[in-house]
Amino acid sequence: MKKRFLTITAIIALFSLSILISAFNNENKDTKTDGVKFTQAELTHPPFVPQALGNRKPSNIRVDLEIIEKEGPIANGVSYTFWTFGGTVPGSFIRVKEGDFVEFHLKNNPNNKLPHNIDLHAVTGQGGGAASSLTAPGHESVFSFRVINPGLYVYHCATAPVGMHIANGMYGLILVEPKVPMPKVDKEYYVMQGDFYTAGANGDQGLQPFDMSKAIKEQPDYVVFNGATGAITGDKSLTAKVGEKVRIYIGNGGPNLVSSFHVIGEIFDNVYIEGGSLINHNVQTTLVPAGGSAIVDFKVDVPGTFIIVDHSIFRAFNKGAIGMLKVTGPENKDLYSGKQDDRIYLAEGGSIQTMPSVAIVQPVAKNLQERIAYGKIVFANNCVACHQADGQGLKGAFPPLAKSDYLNADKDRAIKILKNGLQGAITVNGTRFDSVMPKLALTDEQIANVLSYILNSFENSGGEITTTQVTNQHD
Ligand code: HEC
Ligand SMILES: [Cu+2]
Repeated sequence: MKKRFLTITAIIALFSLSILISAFNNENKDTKTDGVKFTQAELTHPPFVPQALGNRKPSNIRVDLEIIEKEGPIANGVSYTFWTFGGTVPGSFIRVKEGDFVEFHLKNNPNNKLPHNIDLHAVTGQGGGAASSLTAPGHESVFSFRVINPGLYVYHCATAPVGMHIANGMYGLILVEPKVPMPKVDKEYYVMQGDFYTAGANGDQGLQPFDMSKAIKEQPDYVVFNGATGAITGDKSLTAKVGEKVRIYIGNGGPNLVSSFHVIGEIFDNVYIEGGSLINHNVQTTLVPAGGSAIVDFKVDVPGTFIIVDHSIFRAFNKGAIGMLKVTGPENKDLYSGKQDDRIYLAEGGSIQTMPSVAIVQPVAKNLQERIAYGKIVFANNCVACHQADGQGLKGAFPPLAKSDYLNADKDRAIKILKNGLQGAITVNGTRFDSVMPKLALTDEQIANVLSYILNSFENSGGEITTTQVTNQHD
């Protein structure tokens, strides 16, 4: 009898002690029920997603996610200090099953400077978990939830100032697979759009700090897929083979813009609208809200490079919202028998056409020959859309640069045109033009290069324009 009393006292003492400890320890670490087994969730970095879960029963799942603040490239020669879930923008992809009980461990890396938390839109509960997950650098928070609604959900940081944490890249996707699995596909990818606000303009080199006033005005310098211009282009493109079914899990972290998600040259066979259970068919462009998602499925029938864009199209060609899906395999002339030529959307050298922008960084030319070679690229990226690749211009709209008497007569005037743009009536080779050439965002070096290129091409008079000449040319 006495022995049992002692045991009970000891248990009560231990219990109060543990309450005391947990009261001191606001990290809230012990939601785990003893003896219950938790399976570690597979997490993946974009553009990849974890394996499909098939028919598995609802289970206890443990997720470990670490917040890492780190500098990385946002464009050619431009870097940014990203705040990330799992080291990437967007954060690690989480995949669970409807009915799962999730124990979520959020770690804040000891080298980070700020506290962060997480709000998962898949969570039914206050703040989507934000209220239980505010975590200081070097600490960890644990909370748990049951996922009862299937769908594709955004997660993000919700620490004040919330907009700034999201703008710095703190978002990702969690997929709650429905009880009855979605139809199988051959390739699954993870693509998330985000808008970024930098102190400098698009293309300004070096480390660019966040610009709060641009963010408030909703005027982004970059709109990108997967955290950077070119994150899914070139040799980082998404891939598939002719005949395969492709599924893209699309998210939009915002913080501000909604996305008109479109794949040039494809039609979505199925769209899980807003990432929910309603399926639409035969869709060209689907709207992805800020803080929202969509799932698109399509079979690829012909080879080619399929360009992924936000069809608010200046974002694509001028702010970075371009990705690529490269499909290889046999042609199907019955479906499509036209040309396959990337250059319709892409500038020479495989880079993205960025007119008008300075996103392509070039070394300083060492001699006239190099200057002409660099100038050719500037021309391909910034001038051909109007003046045409052969420099002939377009009748009634854009004057010719080929054998242009106007150009060859006054080179200082040409420099001014490239620095300031041009409007008003002019006469070139006897034809009158009265239109507008926009002021392009070119550096003095690029202007020197492109002018030297056109002077030495298209039967013009030759010569060299130096960077110093451009710099010293004022109105
Ligand atoms: C959006 C279309 C557009 C783009 C892009 C453009 N231009 Fe022009 N450019 C024009 C128009 C229109 C004029 C005539 C303006 C006028 O009527 O006042 C013009 C005039 C000129 C002229 C003087 C007229 C001539 O034919 O000699 C030069 C030189 C020139 N552009 C060079 C360039 C170069 C180099 C680039 C690329 C770095 C470029 N332009 C990009 C539309 C464009
Ligand atoms: Cu944060």
